[in-house]
Amino acid sequence: MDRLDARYDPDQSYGAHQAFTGFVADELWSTPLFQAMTTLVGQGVPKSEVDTLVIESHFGLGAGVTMRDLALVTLQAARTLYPDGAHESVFRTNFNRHGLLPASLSLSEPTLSNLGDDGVLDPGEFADISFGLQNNSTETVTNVSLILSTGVSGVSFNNNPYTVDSIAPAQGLTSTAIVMQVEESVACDTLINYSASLNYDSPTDGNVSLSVLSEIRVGERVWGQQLDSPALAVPDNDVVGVEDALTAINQPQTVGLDNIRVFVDIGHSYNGDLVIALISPAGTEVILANRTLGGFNGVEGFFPGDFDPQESLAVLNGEPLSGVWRLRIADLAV
Ligand SMILES: [Ca+2]
Ligand SMILES: [Ca+2]
Repeated sequence: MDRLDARYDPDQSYGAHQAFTGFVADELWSTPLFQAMTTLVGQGVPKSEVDTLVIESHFGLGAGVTMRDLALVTLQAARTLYPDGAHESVFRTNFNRHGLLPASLSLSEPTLSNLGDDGVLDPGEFADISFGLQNNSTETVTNVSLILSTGVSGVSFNNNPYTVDSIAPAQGLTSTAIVMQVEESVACDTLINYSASLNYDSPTDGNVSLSVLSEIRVGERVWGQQLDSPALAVPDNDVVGVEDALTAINQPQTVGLDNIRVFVDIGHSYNGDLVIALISPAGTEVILANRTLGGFNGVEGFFPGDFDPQESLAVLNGEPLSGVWRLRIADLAV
């Protein structure tokens, strides 16, 4: 009953006597109850009041009850039975230590808008991004700030941090004027991972920080496919090499400037011997590497992106997407 370091996870179910790292499920509940009782008795509150409070809070509980539900009804019972006592605040402190109570302020998943006619986030666009903030508590929360961050270069946020002086009890608001700027240099198909960190002060919880992770992909993938049987062996010092093909069926689009990429994953003893070529359905051959990969330890990544193609894929601009795409790889030296 002194497992002060046991923490509650609302996504976890806790069976009787179930073991978790450093504690068993029962201790996550018995510790805050016992510690609250010790504190209150130490302040001169009769132990019978604590017993009454705990027993009263169990009336009316239905099936599928969570420890968080129990913590909330315990506080409600404390407020009802002993409105002038320290019971509620002592229990609240002890429940909070274990993360048993929900955060006073909750943050919704973001909503993106102003994405142009296609409704898709594209390179060069500035999208409006908004979050819902909801005060779930009975106290005013203050000094609210929301900071967005991402490790993706070419992506930034303005009006960041977004700040609000206070949010009244049971009130919600939608953040305004936060913009996600995606530079033209950000390639289509890039996955933008970003985090929203919320910080606020609450009379009951103190200074609280929490964060939400989100992601959005740039552009819309029209067609992409992987070879059915990769891992072909590349013969040493053989100009013919190996070739494999993918067929795009019934794709009405044409290839657009800068919207085509080739992913390769080649394990080879000497990368500097490799010649890699992409051949389009129309028969246009683009040399991606021409014994130019000697400086790389491994050849796993995109042309362009991770590797600069020897010849620009822009020559395919306007060609049909449908048809047979071939990739040829040869090793030209012993
Ligand atoms: Ca768009
Ligand atoms: Ca070789």
